[in-house]
Amino acid sequence: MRPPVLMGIVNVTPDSFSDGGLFLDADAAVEHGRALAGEGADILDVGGESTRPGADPVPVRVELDRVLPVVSGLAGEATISIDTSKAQVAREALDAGASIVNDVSAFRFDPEMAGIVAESGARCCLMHMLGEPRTMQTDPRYDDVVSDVKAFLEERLAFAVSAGVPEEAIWLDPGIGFGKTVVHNVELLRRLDEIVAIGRPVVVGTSRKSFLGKLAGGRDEGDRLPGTIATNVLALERGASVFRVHDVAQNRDALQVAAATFSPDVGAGA
Ligand code: PMM
Repeated sequence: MRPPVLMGIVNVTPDSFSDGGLFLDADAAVEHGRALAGEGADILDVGGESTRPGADPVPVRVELDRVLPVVSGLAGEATISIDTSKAQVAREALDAGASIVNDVSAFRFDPEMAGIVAESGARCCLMHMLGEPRTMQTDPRYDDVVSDVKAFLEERLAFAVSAGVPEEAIWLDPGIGFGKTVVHNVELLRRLDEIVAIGRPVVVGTSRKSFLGKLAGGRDEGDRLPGTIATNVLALERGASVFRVHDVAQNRDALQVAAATFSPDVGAGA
């Protein structure tokens, strides 16, 4: 098993569900990114548009003004992914030093996005979401959530490859919390091996999400770290590769320990 890859979240938004407004100032966001890199983040995921349920889209200029100074400020110090569904934001962030495009729409919202990623040679993460953030939590339904998400990701993978993105550059993400009930999220985690079986690295983002609060009997965002760690360790065991988290140090420790118990190679250097 490869060592788990930690993606630290740098949200430059006023309204993300758990850290909205904390790092809207570019200098504060860069400092935060540096701190997460110091805690062991392998990738810093910079985002300027909240995707929380019900969120309205942000104009492209506003998103660019939020993310570009942060990407430039961190470029050269860390591997940076840009969390965007807009091709222009992706293009300018890649020019400013990002090397991964994390698109929660899986190339559905902007017709130019696949071409930008193909041309640039960047890696990308394609995530499942039911519909769009504004409406995704309105009574989400599936025939079988795991089979439906798997079919979606296979179709998006084929689309990206047909647009010229090399298969080796593509990661997949079941989109925990994006148009899913608590039962859907739990089912996806329990049967994550079926998503892993597609054959591409799987990214998982459970960090501080509301289903963890509900399952633990009612916990606010700041008290969902134990639930985050529990789900990440289970996801690792089922084959996930990349873990998108707010609390890098604690998740890193938990995942390193868990990885060492799954694979003698990982613990051998300790
Ligand atoms: N979750 C959020 C934003 N971007 N990207 C990926 N690939 N996977 C996720 O689960 C994901 C994401 C929402 O969380 P945030 O508001 O804390 O950033």
